[in-house]
Amino acid sequence: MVHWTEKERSIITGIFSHMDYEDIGPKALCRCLVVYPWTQRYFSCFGNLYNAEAIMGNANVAAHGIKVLHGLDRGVKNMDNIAATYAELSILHSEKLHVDPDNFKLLSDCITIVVAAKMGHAFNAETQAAFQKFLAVVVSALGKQYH
Ligand code: ZNH
Repeated sequence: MVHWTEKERSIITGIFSHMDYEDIGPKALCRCLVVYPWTQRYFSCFGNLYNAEAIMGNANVAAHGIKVLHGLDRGVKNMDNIAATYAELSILHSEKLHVDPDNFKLLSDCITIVVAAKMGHAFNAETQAAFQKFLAVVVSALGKQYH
């Protein structure tokens, strides 16, 4: 089981208690689709993803970005049981959506970058370490039900 220090717990709950989901979620998913264009293949039903401008202005992308970011809330609430918490979502991504699990890490890096840009100097090394540790544990949990 993953061990969390009190400091890590307070950093992570602190970030999510101030999270601007409507801003960070769309920006993070847009970045993922622009920087790693092969991730667009899962969103063909979302309409125009022709270029960065189109992706940024795509309401379906924005809505899904918010949904995915809120998907992290259940991990924050269940930090001592993250693998079980994401078992069902892992099965969904594997068996139904067929999302290559390598992409989870790519999106999590985009979330880190957008959160860092928003927090500025407050996103210090200790904060980055705790936040990336949390995302790495979620990413690992999301990949667990792949065979
Ligand atoms: Zn995912 C869906 C989360 C990543 C793709 N997702 C989803 C959902 C959620 C999530 C919550 C919803 C579900 C239901 O409805 O039930 N994701 C998530 C998370 C993550 C992710 C948390 C990490 C971090 N995804 C991802 C990626 C991708 C995806 C990377 C690709 C690339 N998802 C997806 C899809 C879907 C989802 C496609 C479906 C959509 C629709 O249908 O609308």
